[in-house]
Amino acid sequence: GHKSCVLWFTGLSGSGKSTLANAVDYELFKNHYYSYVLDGDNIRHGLNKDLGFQEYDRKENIRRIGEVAKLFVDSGIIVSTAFISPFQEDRNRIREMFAQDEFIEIYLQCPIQVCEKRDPKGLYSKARKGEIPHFTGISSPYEKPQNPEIIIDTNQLSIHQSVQKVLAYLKEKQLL
Ligand code: GGZ
Repeated sequence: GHKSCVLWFTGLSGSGKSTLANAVDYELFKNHYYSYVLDGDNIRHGLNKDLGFQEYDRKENIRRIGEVAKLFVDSGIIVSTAFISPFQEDRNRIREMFAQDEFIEIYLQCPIQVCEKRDPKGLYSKARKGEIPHFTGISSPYEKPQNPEIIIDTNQLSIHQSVQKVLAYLKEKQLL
């Protein structure tokens, strides 16, 4: 068996949160661990459909995701969350809901210029033109994690290397 935990990915739009969370999840699955990914596709389109991107909405989005993550951890599943989660205060509040080794904050460090160049959905381009208000990194803040358990520079590491870095941490902490 394994100890369940939350892998809390945080970073700008386009920093690779969903990609990496899903890649880690797939490795865990292949190794017969029970795991699940919470991301925009299953949360913002469902449970949090009523929320937008103003400060209150983002805080409420993150609060609810923390509560859902807690349920997964209680059920024994390794849950990965892939949301910008821009505010330190909100991330800290969620950290406090868990035992010390259960909450793993993973900062996907990547220069905004690089995220903006990737722009897979064309959102940065629209945000620059003023077509998307409160866009993180442009017209809404992103507070860098002060003390993340793991920092991944997605501009320097491949997806494979990034996955290995997360798994190595989990093994080192005897979570796997
Ligand atoms: C940031 C936005 C915005 C604004 C829509 N600001 O790259 P994506 O598309 O797929 O991921 C982004 C996602 C951010 O939602 P989160 O739930 O992760 O944000 S938060 O944790 O701050 O609540 C982006 C898209 O939604 N998107 N409008 N204004 N990202």
